Amino acid sequence: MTLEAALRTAVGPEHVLLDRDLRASYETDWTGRFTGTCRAVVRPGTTTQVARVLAACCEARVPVVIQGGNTGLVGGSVPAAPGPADQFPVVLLTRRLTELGPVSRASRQVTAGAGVALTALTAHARAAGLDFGVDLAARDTATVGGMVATNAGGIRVIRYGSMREQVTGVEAALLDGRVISRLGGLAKDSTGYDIGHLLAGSEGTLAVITRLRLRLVTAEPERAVAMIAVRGTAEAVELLAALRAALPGISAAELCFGPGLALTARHLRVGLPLEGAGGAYVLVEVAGEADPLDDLLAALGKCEQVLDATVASSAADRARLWALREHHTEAINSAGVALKLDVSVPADRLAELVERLADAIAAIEPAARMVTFGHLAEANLHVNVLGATGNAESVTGAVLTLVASLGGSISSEHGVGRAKAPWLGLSRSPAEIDVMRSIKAAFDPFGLLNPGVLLPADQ
Ligand code: FAD
Ligand code: 2HG
Ligand code: ZN
Repeated sequence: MTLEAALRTAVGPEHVLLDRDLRASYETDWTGRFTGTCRAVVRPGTTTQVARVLAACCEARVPVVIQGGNTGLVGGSVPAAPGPADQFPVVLLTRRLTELGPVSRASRQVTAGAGVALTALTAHARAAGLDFGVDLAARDTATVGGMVATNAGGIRVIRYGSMREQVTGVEAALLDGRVISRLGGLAKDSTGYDIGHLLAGSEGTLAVITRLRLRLVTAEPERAVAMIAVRGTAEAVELLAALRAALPGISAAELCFGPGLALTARHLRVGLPLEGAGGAYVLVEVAGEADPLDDLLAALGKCEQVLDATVASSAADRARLWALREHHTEAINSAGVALKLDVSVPADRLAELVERLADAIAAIEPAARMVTFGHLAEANLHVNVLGATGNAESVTGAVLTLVASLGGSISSEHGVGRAKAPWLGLSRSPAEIDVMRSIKAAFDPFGLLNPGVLLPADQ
């Protein structure tokens, strides 16, 4: 039997897309920077079907690229640039795995299919009087499986941690067709290696996550939001330290700069609050069961770093301030194909990173345009460079080497993907990479799952 025939038997003929036009949207990533060719797109609807697809690809020794919402920003969810036709991978799409189990109020957990979109999970949790702790701007499309696979962070890490911290159990299909299922969600379990947490951040290189048992949090419906102008990044870091001490309910602290805000405001066709008032801007949100606005105002009144501030007085105002932060990515994409680098450094090195970045990039691409912003609480900076894709390798190397020299990570929350795989050695020691390779070989002895992602072929 051909592989195509085996795939049709596994999932039904209507869920095997072979036609070039039907495959196209699954072959290019969200940014438009990464594109390749696949042999087929396969859309399994159950764990059993996922396992059958994997077993068929394993037997045929055909690579598999796993794709959720395809909102990833490091090229991990699409095939690599075309190689020999017999090496074109199958794209395994998880979007039909949308089952959502009942919310358990006793354990404050829920079981979700890997293809459930973040918005659907959050709505489900809220309908039961709870909430989900992770949130990010791609919420309508990003899937919980993809978010665990990249260990996504987002805007609430300051309060609830990243995706890995939300995982209490996992079901996953292995390359040879076996299924691991550990969805009991026990509050305590010390029986050895935690495979769920190992799959968090594995970027589709070890197994296909099919279902997840996820932690839920207390709903905090009352919110207060402010945007604050400060002199520069160092003052933003100091401001956050002061606000954290005064406001235990702080639920987001985001960092923006003038160029990114101006680009986003133009893209959204809205005006800019605090225009030109500072060298950096901090968007702070405080959440609680009671209205936290007075606490936020009192805390801001005591912070000497505040040059100017605008405090939202209605839900619409809060949404307007958030839109200026959350639409940065979209605004950048509308200006061109950006080189996207997502890094973090120790908090007390963030100002130095921001200060040295422009020179590091200009030394290679003097005409490049840099747009930076990020998650202040984790000293996580999103470095977007427009007009540099012709020199992508050198610019990436320069930025990531600078980050490593400051004790930072080359991937804070987006993963390593194809974009940064050659630079993994800047953040992981040779011994760590050896161990990672051994783990990969235990799950994927033929190197068929997302080849070229996370671990470069030649490292
Ligand atoms: P995909 O893009 O489809 O895949 C991402 C990776 O996970 C790939 O390597 C893929 O092979 C693997 N994968 C997907 N599903 C599975 C599975 N079931 N089993 C095994 N491997 C799998 N990220 C953040 O961390 N924080 C943010 O604030 C944030 N904001 C964003 C805003 C915008 C506008 C956009 C476009 C993206 C943003 N992202 C952010 C990046 C992206 O949304 C996340 O990386 C997200 O986790 C990807 O989910 P996905 O379902 O789209 O995965
Ligand atoms: C965000 O924080 C995302 O909005 C996207 O992580 C970052 O576009 C980016 O560089
Ligand atoms: Zn981010």
